[in-house]
Amino acid sequence: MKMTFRWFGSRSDSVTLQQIRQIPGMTGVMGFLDYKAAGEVWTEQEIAAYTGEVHAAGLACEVIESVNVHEDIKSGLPSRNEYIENYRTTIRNLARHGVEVIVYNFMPVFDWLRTDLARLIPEDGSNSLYFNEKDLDGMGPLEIVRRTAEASRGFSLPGWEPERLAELEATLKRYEGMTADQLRQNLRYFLEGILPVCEEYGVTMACHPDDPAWPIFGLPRIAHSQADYEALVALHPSPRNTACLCTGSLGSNPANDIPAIIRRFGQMGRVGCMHIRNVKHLGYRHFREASHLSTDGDLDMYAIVKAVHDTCPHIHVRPDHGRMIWDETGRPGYGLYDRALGATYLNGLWEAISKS
Ligand code: DNO
Repeated sequence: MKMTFRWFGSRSDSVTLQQIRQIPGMTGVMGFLDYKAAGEVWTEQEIAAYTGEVHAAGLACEVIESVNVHEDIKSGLPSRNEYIENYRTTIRNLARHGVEVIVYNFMPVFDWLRTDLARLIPEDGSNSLYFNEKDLDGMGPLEIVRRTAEASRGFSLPGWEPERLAELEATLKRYEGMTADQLRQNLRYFLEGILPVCEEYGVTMACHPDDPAWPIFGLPRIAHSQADYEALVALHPSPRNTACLCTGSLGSNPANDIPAIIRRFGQMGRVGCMHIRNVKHLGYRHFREASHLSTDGDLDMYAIVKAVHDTCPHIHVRPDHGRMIWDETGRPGYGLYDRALGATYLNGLWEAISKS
């Protein structure tokens, strides 16, 4: 298990590379060029500038999260071919700079969604990301976007880049009436376009789950259960076609048995990387994010790390969203302290499992 940390780049992250380097056991970052719009080519020069900084800090950059997929690809428009060609170029450019895994998602329009980005946890005064489907009652997607932007404390949020959301209404219209199966066929078309390049350049594609793990606003979604991932890996036989199993996203639905899902796809060699975090279920489609500790939430972190250890021990993982603690201010979910505690805890579990 290679422990990494998500880093948004020196121009927009509140956390520095040196701080990341000082977290015990940290080997690298999951990198991101947060100024790139979906569909654009990531140039070698841009990639080299980012990875150069990371390497100079003594960290690796073997995983990129995310190269976002253009809506024309997800919605299957004829113009998708041009964007797939760009994606192929980006894969080659990333591979030339040592990137081995690319995380992406295939969620129409919205990446992850929360109804509160800083919900007070009354027991200890910290705060975390929170979701209650009831809070969406009577609220359209536009209102949610406005509220999320206002609550983001001036940070860009991954998946909520303004240019992606600028044409929101028109984009939403394109998905009207689209079934999950149609969306899956668009994913197949995308994978058929890019996986030959991945094979040639030794790059693994890892599909991030829908977050939360069910369809929202009537949009089709195809990555939120074991059955969905069975269908996803069946779309293309390449071992480069894998899952980025995010325990918190999948775990928002208590019906998902996370350790069993890891074991299933780990044994198949189809886990490309993982995000590990905990969630606390508060009711039907109602949860908040918790510290990583098993006893603070509803996921069994020991069983999760054990499943990685037994079936896919060589993958990159990262502690996912943390709470805001110790008066830290930063990008919601992506502060330093709680994620650093999460990494240390996960490494502790790993050592205990390895030695026992
Ligand atoms: C949220 C993240 C997601 C993830 C993308 C991958 O905090 O986990 O934005 O990076 O869905 O494409």
